Amino acid sequence: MSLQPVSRLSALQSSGARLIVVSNRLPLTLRKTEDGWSTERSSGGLASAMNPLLRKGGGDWIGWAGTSGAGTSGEADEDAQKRSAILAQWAERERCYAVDLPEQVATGFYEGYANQTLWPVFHNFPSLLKFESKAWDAYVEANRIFCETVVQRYKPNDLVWIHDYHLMLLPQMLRDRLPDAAIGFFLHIPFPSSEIFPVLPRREELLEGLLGADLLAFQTHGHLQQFRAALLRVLGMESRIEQVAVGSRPVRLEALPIGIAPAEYTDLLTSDKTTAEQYAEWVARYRGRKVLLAVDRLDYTKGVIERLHAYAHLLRSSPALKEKVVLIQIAVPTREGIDTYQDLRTEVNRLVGEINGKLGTPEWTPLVYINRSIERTELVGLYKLADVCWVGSLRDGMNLVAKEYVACKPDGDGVLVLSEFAGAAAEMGEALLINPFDEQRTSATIERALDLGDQERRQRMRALHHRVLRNNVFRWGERFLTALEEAVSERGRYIDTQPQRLRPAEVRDAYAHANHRLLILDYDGTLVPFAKQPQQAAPPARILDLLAALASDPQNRVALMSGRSAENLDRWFGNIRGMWLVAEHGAEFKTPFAPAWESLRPQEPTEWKSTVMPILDHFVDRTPGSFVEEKKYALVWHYRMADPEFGDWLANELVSMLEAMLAETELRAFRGDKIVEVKPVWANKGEVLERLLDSRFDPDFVLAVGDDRTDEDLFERLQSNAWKVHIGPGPTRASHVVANFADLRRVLEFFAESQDARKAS
Ligand code: ADQ
Repeated sequence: MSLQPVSRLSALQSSGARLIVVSNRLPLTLRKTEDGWSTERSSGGLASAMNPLLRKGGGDWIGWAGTSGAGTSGEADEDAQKRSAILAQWAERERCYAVDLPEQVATGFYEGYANQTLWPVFHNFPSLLKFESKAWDAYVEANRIFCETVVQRYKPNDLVWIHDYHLMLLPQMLRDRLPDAAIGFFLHIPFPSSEIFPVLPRREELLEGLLGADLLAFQTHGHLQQFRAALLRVLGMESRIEQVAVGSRPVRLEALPIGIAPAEYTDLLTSDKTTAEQYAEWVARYRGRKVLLAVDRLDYTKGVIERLHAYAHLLRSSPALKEKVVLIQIAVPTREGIDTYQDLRTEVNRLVGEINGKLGTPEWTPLVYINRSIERTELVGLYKLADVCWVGSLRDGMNLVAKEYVACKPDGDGVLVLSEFAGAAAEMGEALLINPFDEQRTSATIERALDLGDQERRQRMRALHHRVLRNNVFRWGERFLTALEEAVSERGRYIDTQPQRLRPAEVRDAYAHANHRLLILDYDGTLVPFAKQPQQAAPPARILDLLAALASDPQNRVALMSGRSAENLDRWFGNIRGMWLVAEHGAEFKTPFAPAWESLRPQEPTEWKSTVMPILDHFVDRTPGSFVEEKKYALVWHYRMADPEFGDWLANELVSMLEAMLAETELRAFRGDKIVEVKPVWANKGEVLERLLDSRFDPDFVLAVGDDRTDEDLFERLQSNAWKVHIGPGPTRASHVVANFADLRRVLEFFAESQDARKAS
């Protein structure tokens, strides 16, 4: 098969970049044997994807050796030397660099924080969370040791690719040490919902750790959305679907589902002797019976217990299946040092005994339970044999077993039954989907799978097979590296466009030399400071005079663009001759040539308000000092007078809640300065811009000023030669910044003065 990932690599090589892969474990494992130490090679999908990339690019793989280093567990000197010699060989021959973690650090890091705190929470099992601050310290220390190793190996231009939940602090640690490094992170497990994520002790540090990367990639869009929701709820950070800004540095967000290396399975299927022999033996052994297959690590997230219950239900409820079906459950022991896993093992053993004891017959063992790792040659034979593969994860990042099974069904024989809670379900819609928590319906679906007509079965499996071959692990690797390189170049652009401090003399000069000028001014926070109540921010005479002076110049077009209602703007600014008014962030506008307001989208329905209003009212009840403002197109929750911390915290919660609720609609909830506003997406300052730039007006000087998120829509639409001015601190796309409204006012007064001076001369 020619699925090798060479193209991205050639590009990498020609740019002189190497890849540094960092994961908890290396593709090599140290094993203690009677004769000392030996190396075991793991050939999972990750190793298959990374090895060619590393070999071609001449990069390194950094990971934990899996056992503790010399002197920590009473090893004899000689033993320790042998161990070191093997690790040195790994480095020299395979470019695999083992990170040595002291025993206590390794335990707290791996068995502690990573697998008893992060793993259960990330898989929606908060009740299994265990936390000790010592384990957290070990997690930090382990990440720090990894960081040291990466820093030692790093050369300029290298791409660093970090894998998974064990190393969530590493991106920021590396960013601190290597500010220019290209750092990508891939999360193999799911990201939990924003209700569950906040239960995590040290949640802020984890998110901040991840944000050190240039690229953060997840298995599915769902996981990515949950991550964004956590950023909002925990750090109050807003993000776009594909990007979040950390100061002026962008972090790219991607959903990149991992695949398998199909040839590793299909080659065995067609040409391996052991596979063929094993297969023939099983065909003979299970003749006359349908085979159900399940292959899992023995982890509570994989739903083994639920599967066994559903299987027992199936056998009890369908007597016709008696002696006609067998379930082969393969369960590899995993994390056996952790109590929860030991309890799981005991319960599974009990259920296996019960099913075979109570439901089997002398001629028939309905459940074959294999509690060990099996060779891939054997596994492929089983995939080929199985009529149905049963993936019942309660929660899973992806689930590669589903894809491996499908790869072994080139003729379309076989049915995949897949949990809707596995990431794989997002791209394997032709599988029969199950809710593994529903024993009865799962059992009914298995019965259907066993009975599926020839045509439907083949149709479904062929579609799946085609996709698994195409979306393979090499393509995934390619896409990740391409996204990482793009993210790094995007970072450059951001840095180049860092806003500069506005120099009054410079802008006044440009203003004076222009013939047609467009001035777009926000009001609150821009021309006047914020007031406690919106109505208290009435414009002082000085501002009205200034606006009148600017608008009276025939070379100027002056637009006041605000989030306020049309009625409010009319009352305050309606008498200024020549002024353009834009209300509700762009939903409505009024030109100096017509007496009436025009809407950007006439007759827009506003029934949605009756659904959103009760939610906002509920927040008013919870937040003393807050209130709701109703505008024609929008609803706004104001909390300027509420306790600032409580208000900010509730605002995050409100936006997360509304985002989920409004996801399928044209409405969006966003945070402004001490407000949360719900409005249609089209009502924004960028959209209304083209109404200001009609065919009769082609300005050679454009100045736009604003202080919040709504002004960013406008900055984004304006051409690069416009003066885009942001007031105050905070991230922005503006070209210039001024410290506060008073500085801006001085600039506008300069404009008016230069006008007067010209008139006088
Ligand atoms: P895992 O939780 O390990 O991986 P999974 O995707 O199912 O889950 O991969 C398991 C691998 O182990 C498969 O390649 C399978 O063939 C192999 N395996 C399982 N049982 C075996 C046995 N008894 N003998 C031999 N091999 C066995 C994490 C996430 C997943 C995500 C992967 C990859 O939890 O959701 O799919 O990373 O990103």
